[in-house]
Parts: sequence; C-alpha cells; structure tokens
Amino acid sequence: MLVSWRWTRVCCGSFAAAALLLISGCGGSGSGVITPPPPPPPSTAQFDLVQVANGFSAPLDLQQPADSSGRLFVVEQGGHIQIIQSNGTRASTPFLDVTGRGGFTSGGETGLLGLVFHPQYAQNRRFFVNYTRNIGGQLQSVIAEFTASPMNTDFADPATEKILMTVDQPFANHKGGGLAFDKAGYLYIAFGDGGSGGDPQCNGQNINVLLGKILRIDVDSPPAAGLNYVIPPSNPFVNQTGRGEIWLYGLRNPFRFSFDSASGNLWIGDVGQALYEEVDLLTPKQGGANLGWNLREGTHAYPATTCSQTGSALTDPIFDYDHSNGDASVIGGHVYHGQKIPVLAGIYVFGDFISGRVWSLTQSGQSWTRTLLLTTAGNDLAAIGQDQAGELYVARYSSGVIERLHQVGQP
Ligand SMILES: [Ca+2]
Repeated sequence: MLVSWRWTRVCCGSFAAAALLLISGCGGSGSGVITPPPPPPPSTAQFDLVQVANGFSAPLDLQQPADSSGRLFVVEQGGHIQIIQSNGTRASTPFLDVTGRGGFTSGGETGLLGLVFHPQYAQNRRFFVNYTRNIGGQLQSVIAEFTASPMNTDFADPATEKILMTVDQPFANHKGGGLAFDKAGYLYIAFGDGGSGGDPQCNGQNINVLLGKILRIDVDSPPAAGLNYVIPPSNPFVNQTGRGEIWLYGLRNPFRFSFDSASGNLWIGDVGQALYEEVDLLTPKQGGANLGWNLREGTHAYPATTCSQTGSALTDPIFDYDHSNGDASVIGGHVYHGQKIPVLAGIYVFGDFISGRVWSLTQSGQSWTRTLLLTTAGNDLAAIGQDQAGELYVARYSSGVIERLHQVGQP
C-alpha cells in the first residue's frame, strides 16, 4: 500500500498485489538546531531488532499516548487499532474498529493510515486518525477524532467519532497518512498529491487545495464557523490567497513525518516518483515553504512536470537518494531521544519500505551522511514508531511483527 504503481510494476509481481501499496512512490532545505550535531554512530556499533509482539494484519503505524500506561497502539490498514500491553501481551479485542464507519475502504494505498494521540490524552482520552472511505463512488480521506471509553481504557467506541475534515481524492494512491502534534499543540496532517503518477492535477503547487500538503490546525479552541476545527492565525496563508490550513506545500506523498521532541524541527519522508526519495527538515519558522513537487523530485528537476511554480522559492530536501540499491519508498522516522542506544542520541533514524533498510542521518557542516544500521525484509518496513521514553520501533507490514530497535550489547 505504501508504494504504489512503481512498486507494483517494478518490484514484485504477485506478492505486491497482496501487499500494501502504501507509499507509492517514488521519491528543500532547512537546518538543524542541534549544536554541535552528533557524529554518525561508530562503525563498531551493531544494531538489530527485538520482537515486541506479532500477529498483526498489515500494521502500518505505531503510537504511544502520554498516559503512563506503557501500552503501544498498532494501526492495521484494514481498519483496526490493536493494543500491546506493557507486559508485551496483545489485547484480545481491538481498541478501535472503524470498519463499520460509513463507506470505509482499505487496500492498495487506502485504509486506516495514521493515528496520533492528543498531547493531553491522559486527561481527555482524545485521539485522531486518518482513513479513507468511498461515499457514492467518491473516494475521500477522513480526518476524524475519537474518544476512548472512561470505563474501559482499552476501548474506544466508534460512535464517538467526530469528523474534522474530509478531502475528495481523485485517484486511489498517494494518500499520505501521518498525523502529529507540535510543541504548541497544533495538529499536523499529511496529504499526498492525490495520486496517479506525476501529479497530473498539479495539486502539489496548488495552494487552493489540500492535497500535496502538510496542514496545521487547532483542535482545542472552539471550532470556527463552518469548520470543525480552527485555523491558527499564524498559518502562512491566512488572510491571503491559498487555503488557511496549509503549513507546507509541494509534497508528493509524505506518508510518515515527525517532530523532533527536543528541537521542534519537522522531519518528513516524502516518497518520490521513480528516481529519488527525499528527507525534508524544516524548523518551526519555515511554515509556507514550497517543497518542490512536481517541479523537483528530491534535489533534481522533474523533467515531466507540466505544473507552474507557486511562489518564488523552492526548499530542497536535506538529503535524497536514488533507487540503485533496491530502495524505492522512503519511510520517515524519528530523532532518537531514548536511553538504551546512546550512540544514536539526537540522530534521525529513517528507512525504506521497499528495501527494508534502516539508516541514521547525521550532519557535518553542510553535508549529511547516511549510515546503514540494519536491513529488514523487503516490502515490510511501513513505519518507525516512538514510545514516550524515546525508544524506536518498526511496524513490519508484510510479516505483521512489531520490533524494537536495539544495539547489540545494550539493554
Ligand atoms: Ca521535495
């Protein structure tokens, strides 16, 4: 599901048909604020994955609320959120089941694609998801809020749903999916360009639509007239041409993104078209940046573009990579702030769905160095999740396993 047409066509025949085309794809500038930046992990450090739980069906996101429960929540593409209890056992019933919501649809790059818990979840039990539905033949993305039961903390009634927004989708791929809160408490929503290949509708450069964007909304203030949320007045297109919800534009398929909990910087894995995958890094002051699609794929001109550039400047990724080693769909990860792997302190960890490779990315001067940490199976690495302690996990789409990133010799 992550990957899309390219994966289906190029990569793997029958296996691909059964799997997820999440990302689709195929392939700025900003600067970190960590001073001095940490060096790459030493070449003597060896990494592996420690299984936490297994038996999940197409897991593609992993989240943990700030509620001290120690539970990990696993998002399954088919419409369920499952719980791994703090002792490692899996709850016997789902936390949430959206398969009965009207028109819910999954498969390919559609389905239940993302989850985030409200920063004050321990007090308000609110959480947010991104899923797709088909209403009268129109495919839509839905951003919805649910509330966990006050009586049973392992259950959320689907009837508590409050839909924040729906966005019509022109094609079946490039749905984005990630959700995250920043330090100020605003909710960020990632939408892909709507699909097909090469962004034929030029949604990336169209600031009057929500596709090909990362949005920023306020879900805590009383809703604005006609909306189920509030547009922060500091958003870049408020009171001028363009949709007020937009924070960043010119994206292709930002399936996974995250905030560095220390710096507040935003890290995005934007899946490329056919040649280049990219990692974008933006400070909290870079709202309104144009990340380039479909004028640029990674740091390269996209020769097949038919779109006009919106705005005067393009922001290139800090890092891009080609498909020469079997890589083909970047999976955005997290800056590591855990305790168990000191050699990764302050370092961004990300991966690739198609190759199953997991890397660190470190800065030296103006250049970035990618270092291979480990390789999982191909067509399997759907998400890199983070717990409240800052430890990292992988959600393995095809094998249904949740594992923790581990350094050999460390706890
Ligand atoms: Ca870009």
